[in-house]
Amino acid sequence: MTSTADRAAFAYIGAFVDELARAGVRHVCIAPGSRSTPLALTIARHPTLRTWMHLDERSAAFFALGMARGLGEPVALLCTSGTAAANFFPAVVEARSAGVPLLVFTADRPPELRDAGAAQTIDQQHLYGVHAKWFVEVALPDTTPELLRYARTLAARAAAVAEMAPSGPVHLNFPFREPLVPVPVTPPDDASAADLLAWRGRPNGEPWVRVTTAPTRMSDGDARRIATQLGAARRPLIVCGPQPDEALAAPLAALALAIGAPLIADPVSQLRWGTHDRRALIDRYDAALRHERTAAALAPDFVLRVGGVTTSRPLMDFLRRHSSAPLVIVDAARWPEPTHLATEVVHADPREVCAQLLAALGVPGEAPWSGDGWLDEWRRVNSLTADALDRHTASLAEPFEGRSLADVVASLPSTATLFVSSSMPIRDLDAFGAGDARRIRVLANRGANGIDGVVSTALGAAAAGHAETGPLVLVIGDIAMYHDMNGLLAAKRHSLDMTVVVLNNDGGGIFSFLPQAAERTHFEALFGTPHGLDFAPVAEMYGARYVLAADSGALRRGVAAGVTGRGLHLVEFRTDRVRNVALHREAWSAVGRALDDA
Ligand SMILES: Cc1ncc(C[n+]2csc(CCOP(=O)(O)OP(=O)(O)O)c2C)c(N)n1
Ligand SMILES: [Mg+2]
Repeated sequence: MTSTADRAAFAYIGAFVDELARAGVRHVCIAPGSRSTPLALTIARHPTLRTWMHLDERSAAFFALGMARGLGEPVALLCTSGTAAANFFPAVVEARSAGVPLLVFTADRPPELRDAGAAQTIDQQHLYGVHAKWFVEVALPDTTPELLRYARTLAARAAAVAEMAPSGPVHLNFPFREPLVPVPVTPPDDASAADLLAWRGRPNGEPWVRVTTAPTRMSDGDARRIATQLGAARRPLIVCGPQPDEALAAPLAALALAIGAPLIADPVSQLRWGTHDRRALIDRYDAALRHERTAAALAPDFVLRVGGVTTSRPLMDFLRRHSSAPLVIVDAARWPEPTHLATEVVHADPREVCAQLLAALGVPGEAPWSGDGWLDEWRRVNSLTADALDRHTASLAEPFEGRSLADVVASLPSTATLFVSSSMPIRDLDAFGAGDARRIRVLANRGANGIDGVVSTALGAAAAGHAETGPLVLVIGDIAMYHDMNGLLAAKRHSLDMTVVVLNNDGGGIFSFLPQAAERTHFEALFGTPHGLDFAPVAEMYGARYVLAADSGALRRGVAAGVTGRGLHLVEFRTDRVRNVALHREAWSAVGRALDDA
Protein backbone atom coordinates (compact mmCIF):
# COMPACT_ATOMS: atom_id res chain seq x y z
CA MET A 1 0.00 0.00 0.00
CA THR A 2 1.33 3.40 -0.86
CA SER A 3 -0.24 6.59 0.37
CA THR A 4 -0.54 9.88 -1.48
CA ALA A 5 2.32 11.32 0.60
CA ASP A 6 5.05 8.93 -0.54
CA ARG A 7 3.95 9.07 -4.17
CA ALA A 8 3.86 12.86 -3.99
CA ALA A 9 7.33 13.03 -2.49
CA PHE A 10 8.71 10.99 -5.36
CA ALA A 11 7.25 13.07 -8.18
CA TYR A 12 7.72 16.43 -6.49
CA ILE A 13 11.21 15.88 -5.08
CA GLY A 14 12.06 14.03 -8.28
CA ALA A 15 11.16 17.15 -10.27
CA PHE A 16 13.16 19.34 -7.89
CA VAL A 17 16.28 17.16 -8.01
CA ASP A 18 16.00 16.69 -11.79
CA GLU A 19 15.95 20.46 -12.20
CA LEU A 20 18.86 20.92 -9.80
CA ALA A 21 21.04 18.87 -12.15
CA ARG A 22 19.66 20.71 -15.19
CA ALA A 23 20.69 23.98 -13.50
CA GLY A 24 24.27 22.73 -13.47
CA VAL A 25 24.57 21.41 -9.91
CA ARG A 26 26.90 18.41 -9.90
CA HIS A 27 27.75 17.70 -6.27
CA VAL A 28 25.67 17.15 -3.14
CA CYS A 29 27.13 16.64 0.33
CA ILE A 30 24.79 14.64 2.55
CA ALA A 31 24.78 13.83 6.26
CA PRO A 32 22.62 10.91 7.41
CA GLY A 33 19.15 11.24 8.94
CA SER A 34 15.61 10.02 8.50
CA ARG A 35 13.53 13.12 7.78
CA SER A 36 15.69 14.02 4.77
CA THR A 37 15.05 10.60 3.14
CA PRO A 38 12.95 11.81 0.17
CA LEU A 39 15.75 14.14 -0.93
CA ALA A 40 18.63 11.83 0.02
CA LEU A 41 17.27 8.84 -1.89
CA THR A 42 16.28 10.85 -4.93
CA ILE A 43 19.71 12.51 -5.07
CA ALA A 44 21.53 9.19 -4.57
CA ARG A 45 19.48 7.61 -7.39
CA HIS A 46 20.14 10.49 -9.78
CA PRO A 47 22.43 9.47 -12.65
CA THR A 48 24.60 12.61 -12.79
CA LEU A 49 24.58 14.07 -9.28
CA ARG A 50 27.57 12.97 -7.24
CA THR A 51 26.83 12.24 -3.59
CA TRP A 52 29.44 12.89 -0.93
CA MET A 53 28.44 11.29 2.38
CA HIS A 54 29.68 12.85 5.61
CA LEU A 55 28.97 11.74 9.14
CA ASP A 56 29.18 15.13 10.82
CA GLU A 57 27.13 18.08 9.58
CA ARG A 58 29.66 20.73 10.57
CA SER A 59 32.38 19.06 8.52
CA ALA A 60 29.92 18.27 5.70
CA ALA A 61 29.03 21.94 5.37
CA PHE A 62 32.63 23.11 5.33
CA PHE A 63 33.48 20.39 2.81
CA ALA A 64 30.67 21.65 0.55
CA LEU A 65 31.99 25.19 1.05
CA GLY A 66 35.47 24.08 -0.03
CA MET A 67 34.09 22.33 -3.10
CA ALA A 68 32.00 25.32 -4.09
CA ARG A 69 35.00 27.58 -3.56
CA GLY A 70 37.26 25.29 -5.55
CA LEU A 71 34.83 24.82 -8.43
CA GLY A 72 33.30 28.31 -8.42
CA GLU A 73 29.85 26.74 -8.76
CA PRO A 74 26.96 26.00 -6.38
CA VAL A 75 27.33 22.81 -4.33
CA ALA A 76 24.34 21.42 -2.46
CA LEU A 77 24.21 20.28 1.13
CA LEU A 78 21.55 18.19 2.86
CA CYS A 79 20.80 17.16 6.42
CA THR A 80 17.96 16.06 8.64
CA SER A 81 16.07 18.28 11.11
CA GLY A 82 17.06 19.69 14.50
CA THR A 83 20.59 20.38 15.71
CA ALA A 84 21.89 18.69 12.54
CA ALA A 85 20.77 21.79 10.65
CA ALA A 86 22.27 24.06 13.31
CA ASN A 87 25.66 22.44 12.70
CA PHE A 88 25.69 23.88 9.18
CA PHE A 89 25.76 27.37 10.67
CA PRO A 90 29.48 28.29 10.69
CA ALA A 91 29.97 27.20 7.08
CA VAL A 92 26.86 29.14 6.04
CA VAL A 93 28.33 32.22 7.73
CA GLU A 94 31.63 31.80 5.89
CA ALA A 95 29.82 31.23 2.59
CA ARG A 96 27.88 34.45 3.06
CA SER A 97 30.88 36.47 4.17
CA ALA A 98 33.19 35.15 1.47
CA GLY A 99 30.60 35.01 -1.33
CA VAL A 100 30.59 31.26 -1.96
CA PRO A 101 27.51 29.73 -3.64
CA LEU A 102 25.92 27.02 -1.46
CA LEU A 103 22.53 25.34 -1.66
CA VAL A 104 21.56 24.38 1.87
CA PHE A 105 18.69 21.91 2.15
CA THR A 106 17.31 21.08 5.58
CA ALA A 107 14.53 18.58 6.20
CA ASP A 108 11.80 19.50 8.67
CA ARG A 109 8.62 18.18 10.28
CA PRO A 110 5.42 19.29 8.58
CA PRO A 111 3.59 22.27 10.13
CA GLU A 112 1.27 20.16 12.31
CA LEU A 113 4.25 18.63 14.17
CA ARG A 114 6.03 21.89 14.94
CA ASP A 115 6.08 23.47 18.38
CA ALA A 116 4.24 20.42 19.70
CA GLY A 117 6.94 18.31 21.29
CA ALA A 118 7.71 16.18 18.21
CA ALA A 119 11.17 14.62 18.30
CA GLN A 120 14.16 16.33 16.68
CA THR A 121 12.04 19.35 15.84
CA ILE A 122 13.26 22.90 16.25
CA ASP A 123 12.20 26.15 14.65
CA GLN A 124 14.09 26.10 11.34
CA GLN A 125 12.45 29.16 9.82
CA HIS A 126 15.22 31.57 8.83
CA LEU A 127 17.56 29.36 10.86
CA TYR A 128 20.67 31.07 9.43
CA GLY A 129 19.18 34.55 9.79
CA VAL A 130 20.82 37.24 7.70
CA HIS A 131 23.54 34.80 6.65
CA ALA A 132 21.31 33.10 4.08
CA LYS A 133 20.91 35.13 0.90
CA TRP A 134 17.46 33.67 0.43
CA PHE A 135 15.27 31.52 2.67
CA VAL A 136 12.36 29.46 1.38
CA GLU A 137 9.93 27.40 3.44
CA VAL A 138 9.28 24.91 0.66
CA ALA A 139 5.69 23.79 0.03
CA LEU A 140 4.76 20.27 1.16
CA PRO A 141 5.06 17.67 -1.62
CA ASP A 142 2.12 17.41 -3.99
CA THR A 143 1.69 16.11 -7.53
CA THR A 144 -0.49 18.79 -9.07
CA PRO A 145 1.10 20.21 -12.23
CA GLU A 146 1.25 23.61 -10.50
CA LEU A 147 3.32 22.22 -7.65
CA LEU A 148 5.58 20.27 -10.00
CA ARG A 149 6.25 23.44 -11.97
CA TYR A 150 6.90 25.21 -8.67
CA ALA A 151 9.43 22.54 -7.59
CA ARG A 152 11.24 22.80 -10.95
CA THR A 153 11.33 26.59 -10.87
CA LEU A 154 12.49 26.61 -7.25
CA ALA A 155 15.54 24.46 -8.03
CA ALA A 156 16.58 26.62 -10.98
CA ARG A 157 15.97 29.84 -9.07
CA ALA A 158 17.81 28.69 -5.94
CA ALA A 159 20.91 27.75 -7.95
CA ALA A 160 20.81 31.09 -9.77
CA VAL A 161 20.37 33.13 -6.59
CA ALA A 162 23.27 31.32 -4.92
CA GLU A 163 25.52 32.09 -7.86
CA MET A 164 24.45 35.65 -8.65
CA ALA A 165 26.86 38.34 -7.40
CA PRO A 166 27.48 38.46 -4.54
CA SER A 167 27.36 34.66 -4.46
CA GLY A 168 26.24 33.09 -1.21
CA PRO A 169 24.19 30.48 0.60
CA VAL A 170 20.51 29.83 -0.15
CA HIS A 171 18.50 27.93 2.46
CA LEU A 172 15.56 25.76 1.46
CA ASN A 173 13.67 24.15 4.37
CA PHE A 174 11.72 21.08 3.22
CA PRO A 175 8.82 19.81 5.33
CA PHE A 176 8.11 16.10 4.83
CA ARG A 177 5.24 13.93 6.11
CA GLU A 178 5.67 10.22 6.69
CA PRO A 179 6.10 7.81 5.08
CA LEU A 180 9.47 9.10 4.02
CA VAL A 181 10.66 6.45 1.59
CA PRO A 182 9.40 7.60 -1.82
CA VAL A 183 7.69 5.19 -4.18
CA PRO A 184 7.74 5.59 -7.99
CA VAL A 185 4.65 7.17 -9.41
CA THR A 186 3.57 7.85 -13.00
CA PRO A 187 1.53 10.77 -14.40
CA PRO A 188 -2.25 10.22 -14.53
CA ASP A 189 -3.57 8.77 -17.81
CA ASP A 190 -5.56 11.92 -18.60
CA ALA A 191 -2.57 14.29 -18.15
CA SER A 192 -2.38 17.00 -20.82
CA ALA A 193 0.80 17.67 -22.80
CA ALA A 194 1.50 20.72 -20.61
CA ASP A 195 1.02 18.67 -17.45
CA LEU A 196 3.33 15.95 -18.78
CA LEU A 197 6.00 18.59 -19.28
CA ALA A 198 5.73 19.48 -15.57
CA TRP A 199 6.10 15.78 -14.67
CA ARG A 200 9.01 15.04 -16.99
CA GLY A 201 10.76 18.35 -17.51
CA ARG A 202 11.54 20.09 -20.78
CA PRO A 203 12.92 18.00 -23.67
CA ASN A 204 16.65 17.49 -24.28
CA GLY A 205 17.66 18.19 -20.68
CA GLU A 206 16.74 21.87 -21.00
CA PRO A 207 16.24 23.61 -17.65
CA TRP A 208 12.67 24.50 -16.70
CA VAL A 209 13.67 28.13 -16.55
CA ARG A 210 16.99 29.45 -17.77
CA VAL A 211 18.28 32.29 -15.60
CA THR A 212 20.40 34.73 -17.57
CA THR A 213 22.87 37.05 -15.89
CA ALA A 214 25.70 39.18 -17.27
CA PRO A 215 28.80 40.76 -15.72
CA THR A 216 28.17 44.36 -14.73
CA ARG A 217 30.01 47.15 -16.52
CA MET A 218 30.62 50.84 -15.94
CA SER A 219 29.05 53.35 -18.28
CA ASP A 220 31.49 54.61 -20.94
CA GLY A 221 31.40 58.04 -19.29
CA ASP A 222 32.46 56.65 -15.92
CA ALA A 223 35.18 54.54 -17.55
CA ARG A 224 36.56 57.66 -19.29
CA ARG A 225 36.40 59.72 -16.11
CA ILE A 226 38.30 57.15 -14.00
CA ALA A 227 40.76 56.44 -16.81
CA THR A 228 41.52 60.17 -16.99
CA GLN A 229 42.21 60.23 -13.24
CA LEU A 230 44.44 57.15 -13.51
CA GLY A 231 46.26 58.54 -16.53
CA ALA A 232 46.92 61.82 -14.73
CA ALA A 233 48.20 60.19 -11.53
CA ARG A 234 51.98 60.35 -11.17
CA ARG A 235 52.15 57.79 -8.37
CA PRO A 236 49.24 55.40 -8.96
CA LEU A 237 49.02 52.21 -6.93
CA ILE A 238 46.87 49.14 -7.53
CA VAL A 239 46.12 46.83 -4.62
CA CYS A 240 44.51 43.44 -5.12
CA GLY A 241 43.12 41.72 -2.03
CA PRO A 242 41.68 38.22 -1.70
CA GLN A 243 39.58 37.25 -4.72
CA PRO A 244 38.94 33.93 -6.46
CA ASP A 245 39.09 34.80 -10.18
CA GLU A 246 42.33 33.51 -11.69
CA ALA A 247 41.47 35.22 -14.98
CA LEU A 248 41.68 38.65 -13.35
CA ALA A 249 45.49 38.47 -13.10
CA ALA A 250 46.29 39.16 -16.76
CA PRO A 251 44.01 42.22 -17.29
CA LEU A 252 44.95 43.72 -13.91
CA ALA A 253 48.67 43.26 -14.65
CA ALA A 254 48.13 44.88 -18.06
CA LEU A 255 46.36 47.84 -16.45
CA ALA A 256 49.14 48.26 -13.88
CA LEU A 257 51.82 48.28 -16.59
CA ALA A 258 49.81 50.63 -18.77
CA ILE A 259 49.80 53.32 -16.08
CA GLY A 260 53.12 52.40 -14.44
CA ALA A 261 51.44 51.38 -11.19
CA PRO A 262 52.96 48.94 -8.71
CA LEU A 263 50.56 46.01 -8.33
CA ILE A 264 50.35 44.86 -4.73
CA ALA A 265 49.35 41.19 -4.68
CA ASP A 266 47.78 39.75 -1.54
CA PRO A 267 48.59 36.03 -1.16
CA VAL A 268 44.92 35.16 -1.87
CA SER A 269 44.58 37.54 -4.85
CA GLN A 270 45.43 34.78 -7.43
CA LEU A 271 48.02 37.30 -8.68
CA ARG A 272 51.09 36.53 -6.66
CA TRP A 273 51.71 33.31 -8.55
CA GLY A 274 50.92 32.72 -12.20
CA THR A 275 52.08 33.10 -15.76
CA HIS A 276 50.70 36.63 -16.32
CA ASP A 277 53.05 39.59 -16.87
CA ARG A 278 54.69 39.94 -13.45
CA ARG A 279 56.80 43.09 -14.02
CA ALA A 280 54.59 45.37 -11.92
CA LEU A 281 54.06 42.81 -9.18
CA ILE A 282 54.95 43.66 -5.59
CA ASP A 283 54.89 40.78 -3.08
CA ARG A 284 57.16 41.88 -0.20
CA TYR A 285 55.19 44.96 0.88
CA ASP A 286 54.33 43.51 4.30
CA ALA A 287 57.94 43.55 5.48
CA ALA A 288 58.93 46.65 3.48
CA LEU A 289 56.09 48.85 4.75
CA ARG A 290 57.01 48.10 8.37
CA HIS A 291 60.05 50.29 7.66
CA GLU A 292 59.06 53.83 8.59
CA ARG A 293 61.08 55.74 6.00
CA THR A 294 59.99 53.44 3.20
CA ALA A 295 56.32 53.68 4.15
CA ALA A 296 56.60 57.48 4.24
CA ALA A 297 58.50 57.73 0.96
CA LEU A 298 56.31 55.50 -1.18
CA ALA A 299 53.26 57.77 -0.92
CA PRO A 300 50.76 57.11 -3.73
CA ASP A 301 48.62 59.86 -5.27
CA PHE A 302 45.90 57.52 -6.48
CA VAL A 303 44.87 54.07 -5.22
CA LEU A 304 42.74 51.52 -7.02
CA ARG A 305 41.73 48.60 -4.82
CA VAL A 306 40.24 45.34 -6.10
CA GLY A 307 39.15 42.25 -4.14
CA GLY A 308 38.55 41.84 -0.44
CA VAL A 309 40.32 43.57 2.42
CA THR A 310 44.02 42.73 2.30
CA THR A 311 45.61 40.44 4.87
CA SER A 312 48.58 42.67 5.71
CA ARG A 313 48.25 45.00 8.67
CA PRO A 314 51.23 47.21 7.63
CA LEU A 315 49.64 47.60 4.19
CA MET A 316 46.31 48.72 5.66
CA ASP A 317 48.18 51.14 7.95
CA PHE A 318 50.08 52.44 4.93
CA LEU A 319 46.86 53.08 3.00
CA ARG A 320 45.35 54.86 6.00
CA ARG A 321 48.45 56.98 6.39
CA HIS A 322 48.26 58.14 2.77
CA SER A 323 44.53 58.63 2.77
CA SER A 324 44.75 62.01 1.08
CA ALA A 325 45.12 60.09 -2.20
CA PRO A 326 41.82 59.27 -3.91
CA LEU A 327 40.83 55.66 -3.19
CA VAL A 328 38.70 53.82 -5.73
CA ILE A 329 37.32 50.42 -4.78
CA VAL A 330 36.20 48.00 -7.49
CA ASP A 331 33.86 45.20 -6.46
CA ALA A 332 30.92 43.67 -8.31
CA ALA A 333 28.56 43.81 -5.36
CA ARG A 334 30.26 44.11 -1.99
CA TRP A 335 31.64 46.95 0.12
CA PRO A 336 35.08 45.69 1.20
CA GLU A 337 36.12 48.97 2.74
CA PRO A 338 36.30 49.11 6.57
CA THR A 339 38.49 52.24 6.59
CA HIS A 340 35.70 54.51 5.28
CA LEU A 341 38.29 56.36 3.24
CA ALA A 342 37.07 55.40 -0.23
CA THR A 343 36.34 58.28 -2.54
CA GLU A 344 34.55 56.05 -5.05
CA VAL A 345 33.13 52.53 -5.09
CA VAL A 346 32.67 50.99 -8.53
CA HIS A 347 30.12 48.18 -8.43
CA ALA A 348 31.13 46.38 -11.61
CA ASP A 349 32.89 43.17 -12.57
CA PRO A 350 36.65 43.74 -12.02
CA ARG A 351 37.66 42.06 -15.29
CA GLU A 352 35.20 44.25 -17.21
CA VAL A 353 36.52 47.31 -15.38
CA CYS A 354 40.11 46.50 -16.43
CA ALA A 355 39.04 46.06 -20.06
CA GLN A 356 37.04 49.29 -19.99
CA LEU A 357 39.85 51.29 -18.38
CA LEU A 358 42.45 49.92 -20.79
CA ALA A 359 40.20 50.80 -23.71
CA ALA A 360 39.54 54.29 -22.34
CA LEU A 361 43.27 54.84 -21.74
CA GLY A 362 43.81 53.90 -25.38
CA VAL A 363 46.75 51.70 -24.50
CA PRO A 364 48.04 49.37 -27.20
CA GLY A 365 48.59 45.73 -26.18
CA GLU A 366 52.19 45.73 -24.95
CA ALA A 367 52.85 49.00 -23.16
CA PRO A 368 55.87 49.26 -20.87
CA TRP A 369 55.55 51.62 -17.93
CA SER A 370 56.35 55.27 -18.56
CA GLY A 371 59.59 55.08 -16.57
CA ASP A 372 59.35 58.13 -14.34
CA GLY A 373 60.79 55.96 -11.61
CA TRP A 374 57.71 55.38 -9.47
CA LEU A 375 57.20 51.72 -10.34
CA ASP A 376 60.97 51.17 -10.44
CA GLU A 377 61.24 52.59 -6.93
CA TRP A 378 58.71 50.02 -5.68
CA ARG A 379 60.43 47.24 -7.57
CA ARG A 380 63.77 48.18 -6.03
CA VAL A 381 62.31 48.20 -2.51
CA ASN A 382 60.60 44.89 -3.22
CA SER A 383 63.78 43.17 -4.34
CA LEU A 384 65.88 44.63 -1.49
CA THR A 385 63.27 43.35 0.96
CA ALA A 386 63.15 39.93 -0.69
CA ASP A 387 66.94 39.59 -0.57
CA ALA A 388 67.14 40.69 3.05
CA LEU A 389 64.30 38.40 4.18
CA ASP A 390 65.54 35.38 2.28
CA ARG A 391 69.12 35.85 3.43
CA HIS A 392 68.04 36.33 7.02
CA THR A 393 65.71 33.32 7.18
CA ALA A 394 68.23 31.09 5.41
CA SER A 395 70.79 31.92 8.12
CA LEU A 396 68.51 30.71 10.94
CA ALA A 397 69.36 27.40 12.54
CA GLU A 398 66.21 27.09 14.67
CA PRO A 399 62.68 26.39 13.36
CA PHE A 400 60.91 29.58 12.29
CA GLU A 401 57.24 29.74 11.27
CA GLY A 402 57.87 32.54 8.78
CA ARG A 403 60.45 30.46 6.98
CA SER A 404 58.22 27.39 7.09
CA LEU A 405 55.73 29.12 4.76
CA ALA A 406 58.57 29.94 2.37
CA ASP A 407 59.66 26.29 2.58
CA VAL A 408 56.15 25.02 1.84
CA VAL A 409 55.83 27.36 -1.16
CA ALA A 410 59.27 26.30 -2.42
CA SER A 411 58.26 22.63 -2.22
CA LEU A 412 55.16 22.99 -4.40
CA PRO A 413 55.21 21.69 -7.97
CA SER A 414 54.59 23.93 -10.99
CA THR A 415 50.83 23.58 -10.51
CA ALA A 416 49.33 23.37 -7.05
CA THR A 417 46.64 24.59 -4.69
CA LEU A 418 47.71 25.99 -1.35
CA PHE A 419 45.05 26.29 1.35
CA VAL A 420 46.10 28.46 4.28
CA SER A 421 44.43 28.79 7.64
CA SER A 422 43.92 31.90 9.69
CA SER A 423 45.66 33.35 11.41
CA MET A 424 49.50 33.14 11.48
CA PRO A 425 49.84 30.80 8.46
CA ILE A 426 48.14 33.30 6.15
CA ARG A 427 50.09 36.21 7.66
CA ASP A 428 53.37 34.35 7.27
CA LEU A 429 52.49 33.41 3.71
CA ASP A 430 51.81 37.08 3.04
CA ALA A 431 55.20 38.14 4.41
CA PHE A 432 57.43 35.21 3.43
CA GLY A 433 55.78 33.61 0.39
CA ALA A 434 57.68 34.82 -2.68
CA GLY A 435 55.62 34.98 -5.86
CA ASP A 436 56.70 33.41 -9.13
CA ALA A 437 55.38 32.13 -12.45
CA ARG A 438 54.13 28.76 -11.16
CA ARG A 439 50.39 28.17 -11.30
CA ILE A 440 49.69 28.22 -7.58
CA ARG A 441 46.12 28.85 -6.55
CA VAL A 442 45.72 30.06 -2.98
CA LEU A 443 42.53 29.47 -1.02
CA ALA A 444 41.59 30.47 2.53
CA ASN A 445 38.53 30.94 4.71
CA ARG A 446 38.90 34.69 4.86
CA GLY A 447 35.23 35.67 4.83
CA ALA A 448 34.78 35.47 8.58
CA ASN A 449 38.39 34.46 9.38
CA GLY A 450 37.26 31.42 11.40
CA ILE A 451 39.72 28.77 12.48
CA ASP A 452 36.88 26.21 12.46
CA GLY A 453 36.18 23.86 9.57
CA VAL A 454 39.50 24.52 7.85
CA VAL A 455 40.44 20.84 7.34
CA SER A 456 37.03 20.10 5.80
CA THR A 457 37.06 23.17 3.57
CA ALA A 458 40.50 22.22 2.28
CA LEU A 459 39.39 18.62 1.67
CA GLY A 460 36.34 19.91 -0.21
CA ALA A 461 38.66 21.96 -2.40
CA ALA A 462 40.87 18.87 -2.85
CA ALA A 463 37.81 16.86 -3.91
CA ALA A 464 36.99 19.60 -6.42
CA GLY A 465 40.54 19.58 -7.73
CA HIS A 466 41.74 18.31 -11.09
CA ALA A 467 44.89 18.25 -13.19
CA GLU A 468 44.76 22.01 -13.73
CA THR A 469 44.64 22.85 -10.02
CA GLY A 470 47.35 20.37 -8.99
CA PRO A 471 47.85 18.70 -5.61
CA LEU A 472 46.49 20.42 -2.51
CA VAL A 473 48.59 21.42 0.47
CA LEU A 474 46.99 22.77 3.62
CA VAL A 475 49.01 24.83 6.10
CA ILE A 476 47.25 25.05 9.45
CA GLY A 477 47.99 25.94 13.07
CA ASP A 478 47.59 23.38 15.84
CA ILE A 479 44.42 24.90 17.31
CA ALA A 480 42.70 25.19 13.94
CA MET A 481 43.74 21.56 13.32
CA TYR A 482 42.27 20.47 16.65
CA HIS A 483 39.03 22.29 15.76
CA ASP A 484 38.34 20.10 12.73
CA MET A 485 40.13 16.77 13.23
CA ASN A 486 36.73 15.18 12.51
CA GLY A 487 37.04 16.53 9.00
CA LEU A 488 39.98 14.19 8.26
CA LEU A 489 37.61 11.24 7.93
CA ALA A 490 36.43 12.59 4.56
CA ALA A 491 39.92 11.99 3.13
CA LYS A 492 39.68 8.29 3.97
CA ARG A 493 36.01 7.86 3.01
CA HIS A 494 36.43 9.58 -0.34
CA SER A 495 40.05 8.58 -1.13
CA LEU A 496 41.24 12.17 -1.34
CA ASP A 497 44.84 13.34 -1.68
CA MET A 498 45.98 16.14 0.61
CA THR A 499 49.13 17.15 2.42
CA VAL A 500 48.54 18.85 5.76
CA VAL A 501 51.34 20.86 7.30
CA VAL A 502 50.53 21.44 10.97
CA LEU A 503 52.52 24.31 12.40
CA ASN A 504 52.40 23.22 16.02
CA ASN A 505 53.35 25.96 18.45
CA ASP A 506 51.18 24.41 21.17
CA GLY A 507 48.58 27.15 21.28
CA GLY A 508 47.41 30.34 19.62
CA GLY A 509 50.61 31.92 18.34
CA ILE A 510 48.84 34.98 16.97
CA PHE A 511 48.03 36.26 20.47
CA SER A 512 51.72 36.66 21.35
CA PHE A 513 51.82 39.46 18.75
CA LEU A 514 48.89 41.31 20.32
CA PRO A 515 48.81 43.71 23.28
CA GLN A 516 47.25 40.91 25.38
CA ALA A 517 50.71 39.31 25.47
CA ALA A 518 51.72 41.89 28.07
CA GLU A 519 49.16 40.41 30.51
CA ARG A 520 51.55 38.19 32.46
CA THR A 521 49.14 36.44 34.85
CA HIS A 522 46.33 35.25 32.60
CA PHE A 523 47.89 35.27 29.13
CA GLU A 524 48.66 31.56 28.82
CA ALA A 525 45.33 30.43 30.28
CA LEU A 526 43.14 32.82 28.27
CA PHE A 527 45.01 33.31 25.00
CA GLY A 528 48.07 31.07 24.62
CA THR A 529 45.98 27.98 25.51
CA PRO A 530 48.66 25.26 25.32
CA HIS A 531 47.14 21.78 24.92
CA GLY A 532 50.12 19.46 24.67
CA LEU A 533 48.52 17.46 21.83
CA ASP A 534 50.64 15.20 19.68
CA PHE A 535 49.36 14.80 16.13
CA ALA A 536 51.00 11.47 15.33
CA PRO A 537 48.09 9.40 16.78
CA VAL A 538 45.66 11.61 14.83
CA ALA A 539 47.44 10.65 11.64
CA GLU A 540 47.27 7.00 12.62
CA MET A 541 43.57 7.19 13.46
CA TYR A 542 42.67 8.69 10.08
CA GLY A 543 45.10 6.62 8.01
CA ALA A 544 47.51 9.45 7.16
CA ARG A 545 51.25 9.11 6.60
CA TYR A 546 52.98 11.12 9.28
CA VAL A 547 56.34 12.84 9.60
CA LEU A 548 57.61 15.09 12.33
CA ALA A 549 59.81 17.57 10.48
CA ALA A 550 62.62 18.77 12.70
CA ASP A 551 64.01 21.41 10.39
CA SER A 552 63.50 23.32 7.20
CA GLY A 553 64.99 20.57 5.02
CA ALA A 554 62.76 17.89 6.54
CA LEU A 555 59.72 20.12 6.08
CA ARG A 556 60.52 20.58 2.41
CA ARG A 557 61.06 16.85 1.95
CA GLY A 558 57.81 16.08 3.78
CA VAL A 559 55.78 18.41 1.54
CA ALA A 560 57.53 17.18 -1.61
CA ALA A 561 56.73 13.56 -0.67
CA GLY A 562 53.12 14.52 0.12
CA VAL A 563 52.42 16.26 -3.17
CA THR A 564 53.80 13.39 -5.24
CA GLY A 565 52.15 10.67 -3.14
CA ARG A 566 48.55 9.57 -2.80
CA GLY A 567 46.22 9.82 0.17
CA LEU A 568 46.54 11.93 3.28
CA HIS A 569 49.96 13.13 4.45
CA LEU A 570 50.49 14.92 7.73
CA VAL A 571 53.69 16.86 8.29
CA GLU A 572 54.07 18.29 11.78
CA PHE A 573 56.49 21.15 12.37
CA ARG A 574 57.00 22.25 15.97
CA THR A 575 57.90 25.78 16.98
CA ASP A 576 57.96 27.90 20.10
CA ARG A 577 55.40 30.70 20.48
CA VAL A 578 57.65 33.01 22.47
CA ARG A 579 60.64 32.57 20.16
CA ASN A 580 58.33 33.04 17.20
CA VAL A 581 57.65 36.66 18.11
CA ALA A 582 61.35 37.39 18.59
CA LEU A 583 62.23 35.70 15.29
CA HIS A 584 59.64 37.75 13.41
CA ARG A 585 60.99 40.97 14.93
CA GLU A 586 64.53 39.98 13.97
CA ALA A 587 63.37 39.41 10.40
CA TRP A 588 61.73 42.86 10.26
CA SER A 589 64.93 44.38 11.66
CA ALA A 590 67.03 42.65 9.01
CA VAL A 591 64.79 44.16 6.33
CA GLY A 592 64.94 47.57 8.04
CA ARG A 593 68.75 47.50 8.01
CA ALA A 594 68.83 46.57 4.32
CA LEU A 595 66.44 49.41 3.47
CA ASP A 596 68.42 51.84 5.66
CA ASP A 597 71.63 50.93 3.88
CA ALA A 598 70.13 51.32 0.41
C1 LIG B 1 36.06 29.66 15.25
C2 LIG B 1 37.07 30.63 15.79
N1 LIG B 1 37.30 30.66 17.13
C3 LIG B 1 38.20 31.52 17.63
C4 LIG B 1 38.88 32.38 16.81
C5 LIG B 1 39.90 33.34 17.41
N2 LIG B 1 41.27 32.89 17.07
C6 LIG B 1 41.95 33.46 16.07
S1 LIG B 1 43.46 32.80 15.86
C7 LIG B 1 43.23 31.75 17.15
C8 LIG B 1 44.32 30.79 17.53
C9 LIG B 1 44.79 30.00 16.38
O1 LIG B 1 45.75 29.09 16.79
P1 LIG B 1 46.46 28.17 15.75
O2 LIG B 1 45.48 27.59 14.83
O3 LIG B 1 47.32 27.23 16.49
O4 LIG B 1 47.33 29.19 14.87
P2 LIG B 1 48.54 30.12 15.35
O5 LIG B 1 47.97 31.43 15.76
O6 LIG B 1 49.25 29.44 16.47
O7 LIG B 1 49.38 30.25 14.13
C10 LIG B 1 41.98 31.91 17.72
C11 LIG B 1 41.48 31.12 18.86
C12 LIG B 1 38.60 32.33 15.43
N3 LIG B 1 39.21 33.11 14.55
N4 LIG B 1 37.71 31.44 14.96
MG1 LIG C 1 49.22 27.47 17.13
